[in-house]
Amino acid sequence: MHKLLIKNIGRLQTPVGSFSHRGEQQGENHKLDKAAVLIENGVIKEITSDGRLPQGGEESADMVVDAEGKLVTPGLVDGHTHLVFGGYRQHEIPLKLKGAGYLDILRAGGGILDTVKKTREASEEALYEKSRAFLDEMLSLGVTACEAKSGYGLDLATEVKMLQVIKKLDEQHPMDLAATFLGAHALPREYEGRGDEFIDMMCAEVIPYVKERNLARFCDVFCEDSVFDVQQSRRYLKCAAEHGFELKIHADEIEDIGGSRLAGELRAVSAEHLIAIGEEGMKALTEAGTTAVLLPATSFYLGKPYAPARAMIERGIPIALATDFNPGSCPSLNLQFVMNLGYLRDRLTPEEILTAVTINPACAMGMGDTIGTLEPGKQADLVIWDAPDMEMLCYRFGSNPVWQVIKKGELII
Ligand code: IZC
Ligand code: ZN
Repeated sequence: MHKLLIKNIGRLQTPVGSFSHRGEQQGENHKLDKAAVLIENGVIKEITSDGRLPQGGEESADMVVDAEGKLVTPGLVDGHTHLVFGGYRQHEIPLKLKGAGYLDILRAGGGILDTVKKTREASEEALYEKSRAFLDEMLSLGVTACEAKSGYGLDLATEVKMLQVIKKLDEQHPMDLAATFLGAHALPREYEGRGDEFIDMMCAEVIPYVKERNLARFCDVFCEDSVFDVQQSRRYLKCAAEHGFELKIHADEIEDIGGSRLAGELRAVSAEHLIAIGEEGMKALTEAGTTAVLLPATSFYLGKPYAPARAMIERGIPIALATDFNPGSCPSLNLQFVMNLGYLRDRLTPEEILTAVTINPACAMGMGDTIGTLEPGKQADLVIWDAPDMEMLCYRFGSNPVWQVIKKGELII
């Protein structure tokens, strides 16, 4: 039996419970001062506070980490990434600076379609190596689990190639990954003007194939003006649900065309983006218990407004904050920066933010029973921060205050 003791924790802060937290619960964190954590075989065995040590004290542990009075939180969870992609899109910046919008670039055959071309050309090995390096960087920033979407193939072979990369990374990298099949991310050139036929093909061929091989638990669609309309999104997601997928939806990123109402109607696990959500969309999410995954670094990068986070909390919608890491609208995988924006732009409190980057995304990834909080019985994923409290983490930006990262009870950073 391997026992690791972390002692001398100045403050241990964590949400509690394995469910998604909404309304006032979003801001409820346990704060234990002078705490210690005993980890046995990768699982949290006991947490103590006020200077007491867990049973057996220091002698019974194989290894002792002195946290030197610092802050400890659960490992961060990034609930929305486009982790696997070919190429980059830095050539779009001059176009953007001249006034081209995100959808203008996509309509002109660039944007997502540019990444599709490069992802189709890339080998599985090259995509694996590139994504593995991203995961290493995420770990160094305190992220211990993430969601990863396909969606730069838009054909059977490339979607499967991407999902196989995600599956291998989940097996071979310390990061825990939740795979999302995003077959309806854009209309590929070969289907130009034939959106309904593309959805037919996805439903007949790709959705059943991906499910049979168990390559993804979730299915997602980009429901947006000039991408997939509500009817197409509904047909695709209903087909996915019939095949046993849980649903996610890119909704109201640029325009409110009814994506969040559809998320509510289909009882999606999560609706993501929501910059342009209206009152009816919020009502639908509240009633369905759908988690709102907000991506403020995308608002920052596109120069767009921020999703109405406070109104969502008031309406009892559980909130997660994620990066949206992708080569176009958010080429950053830094969830700490997202926490800064959650504080200053979304106006969430540090407690609400911690919930939004731990248990709420964990639940939206189907992992709420094992990760997302620090409690006995949960997997020992935690970060020791070179900071005294969450306020400091949300206030400082641009440097990396990670001191140590512990993943499944192993010191890895
Ligand atoms: O590559 O542009 N919004 N999909 C929907 C994205 C952003 C990713 C991209
Ligand atoms: Zn996205």
